[in-house]
Amino acid sequence: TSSKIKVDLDSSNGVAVLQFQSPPVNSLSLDFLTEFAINLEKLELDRSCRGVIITSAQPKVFSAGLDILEMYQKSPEHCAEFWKAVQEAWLKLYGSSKVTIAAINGNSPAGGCLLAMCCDYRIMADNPRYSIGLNETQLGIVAPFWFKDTMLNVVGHRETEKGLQLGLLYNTPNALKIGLVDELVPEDKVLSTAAETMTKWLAIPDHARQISKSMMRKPTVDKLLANREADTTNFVSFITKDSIQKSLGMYMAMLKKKKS
Ligand code: CO8
Repeated sequence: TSSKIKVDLDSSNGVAVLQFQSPPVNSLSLDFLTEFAINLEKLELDRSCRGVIITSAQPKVFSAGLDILEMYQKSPEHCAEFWKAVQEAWLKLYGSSKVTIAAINGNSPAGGCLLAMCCDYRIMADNPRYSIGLNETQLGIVAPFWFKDTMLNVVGHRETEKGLQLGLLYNTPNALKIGLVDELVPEDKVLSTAAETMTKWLAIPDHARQISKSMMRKPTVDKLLANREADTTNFVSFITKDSIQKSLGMYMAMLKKKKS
């Protein structure tokens, strides 16, 4: 099986660039998430690495979010395994002690937005056709508390409440306005801006920065760690409901139809 993640660690500055390369849309499949978590774990344990930039190797899309096919007409056992991989990827990225920067070079709905929000800083390509947000409710599904807390940490209570209920996908100016992304730059400057920003963040002593990061994030991480089984059980019983399966089926059909 070919690799869905490409990692280049620059030993001169300790910055790793982690690229999603799972065409066509970097959907977060079980294999993708597993490989992603393993790579993050390796970088976390590598003392020569101080920062990680995540970006996409695909044009126009950062990530299409969770792979819907991993949750559609699948056994409860499969859904549970998949959900554990989603949790694991989130725990590794949200809980990372490294400086993490998202170089968002395309659309970033749902799980794609989640990964971006897990980072310490977000730079998005200034293309009015791209959007980002937690659009789960539009699919008839519900983002769990740790998705919600991740958004809350970025944009605050009011925008999270509105964005989550309405399943808002923000275009780039609106994403900037509410603080969902920190900067918009021309498409061909996304990676170089991420590298420049990384230099600034790495000027802060690691230890002090890491403790500050942990102070902001540890309560949510601990809450998921303490409730992982229940969170998985909830997901499986919800996602395998007939009515939810029907919504997912309709959404997939809509995605296909949009094309022709
Ligand atoms: N999963 C599986 N397949 C997908 C997904 C996906 N998330 N997104 C796109 N695809 C497929 C399309 O069906 C299409 O397949 P095919 O070629 O066989 O027709 C192919 O990928 C290419 O897609 P597009 O033609 O749509 O590509 P575009 O470049 O035009 O658009 C977009 C890219 C904008 C990313 C678009 O594909 C899109 O909007 N995708 C859907 C995004 C989305 O809504 N994802 C939500 C996933 S749910 C989630 O992440 C969180 C769930 C939280 C769980 C809570 C449970 C209780």
